[in-house]
Amino acid sequence: MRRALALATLGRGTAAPNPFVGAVVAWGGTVLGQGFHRLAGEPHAEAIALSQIGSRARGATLYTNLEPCCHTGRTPPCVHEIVLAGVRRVVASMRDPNPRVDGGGFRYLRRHGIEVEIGLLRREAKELNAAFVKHARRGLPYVTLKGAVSLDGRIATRCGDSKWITSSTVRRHARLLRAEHDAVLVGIGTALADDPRLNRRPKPRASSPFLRAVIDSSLRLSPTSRLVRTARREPVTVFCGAEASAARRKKLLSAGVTVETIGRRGGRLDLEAALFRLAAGGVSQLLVEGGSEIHGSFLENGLADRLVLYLAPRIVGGRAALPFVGGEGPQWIRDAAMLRSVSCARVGDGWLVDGRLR
Ligand code: AOF
Ligand code: ZN
Repeated sequence: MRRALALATLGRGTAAPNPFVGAVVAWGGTVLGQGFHRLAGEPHAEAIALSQIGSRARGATLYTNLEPCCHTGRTPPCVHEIVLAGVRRVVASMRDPNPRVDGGGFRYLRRHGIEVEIGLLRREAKELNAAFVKHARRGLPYVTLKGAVSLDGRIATRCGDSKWITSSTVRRHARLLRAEHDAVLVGIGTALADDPRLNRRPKPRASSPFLRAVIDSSLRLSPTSRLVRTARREPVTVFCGAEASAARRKKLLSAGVTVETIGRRGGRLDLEAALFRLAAGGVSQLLVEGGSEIHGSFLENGLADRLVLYLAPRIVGGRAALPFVGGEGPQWIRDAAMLRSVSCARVGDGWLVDGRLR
């Protein structure tokens, strides 16, 4: 199963919104065939593993980190192939939360006389497919907040200078992180200050196009910004309030930008509403890349699942220097956001702190 999980991770950056799935067909201690799911529309992990070995699958055990599917999507149901191949036993880490599967795969296999064992390395499997599970169960993307900060938690000086807090090695690492997501989101403050392009480089052959989203209540995004100028090649969605000017909306629309109006909550645009829209459009893994106020809103509203922080060995200082997290902030330390399962690694001349929120 460890090998199936390792194979599954090879789908990162390309398979979403489909899950990361690996499969290994084995007899005794010998691996006969193996595979992983790379792209939506391409064969599933189990189908690939079985196709490598033909009749040798008879009597073998199939290990996979996700329940084999029993529905016809872009590809035929894996359970048919498993039964036809004569597999004797299926070991799976977890159930597939997709409502079209959701236990149906296991039932089908058992009905056809196959021994089914569920739960091996379940925790690891759930963690690997946390985004797929959240998207399927709650209709929301898995949200990662990302930032590059000085040791004193600043993302810019008092004058707004931010280029660059981290070294080029670290920035390369951050680009790889972006490539593992299906969408990126920033606030209009960041879009105006940095004029970023927010694309995925190098461009992977992915299951869905990379989406760039901006929270911009009054549509201040300039039609000549790099985001808007590239909108026809790589999709851009701007979320605005109902009061945004019709003329600005028209300009963005004619440049190929998607403009979505969302409601307000506590005076600010309702970020959760934006997340539901993104998920409905197929986004399951969202990277939030600033700025300060957007990070504050995500944290205050409990909308973030993971935090990735690149720490640079610098101290910016200055009470007016922008902090990584703005907003109001809690009154008490006991209400401060707490990370779990935190890992810390050396990257370039700094550190990468990665943990789950809540
Ligand atoms: C598996 N093994 O490798 C994958 C599974 O459109 P389709 O046919 O690719 O179906 C996508 C759904 O199939 C996906 O939402 C999930 O429920 C399941 N994915 N299942 O047994 C795989 N990728
Ligand atoms: Zn399948």
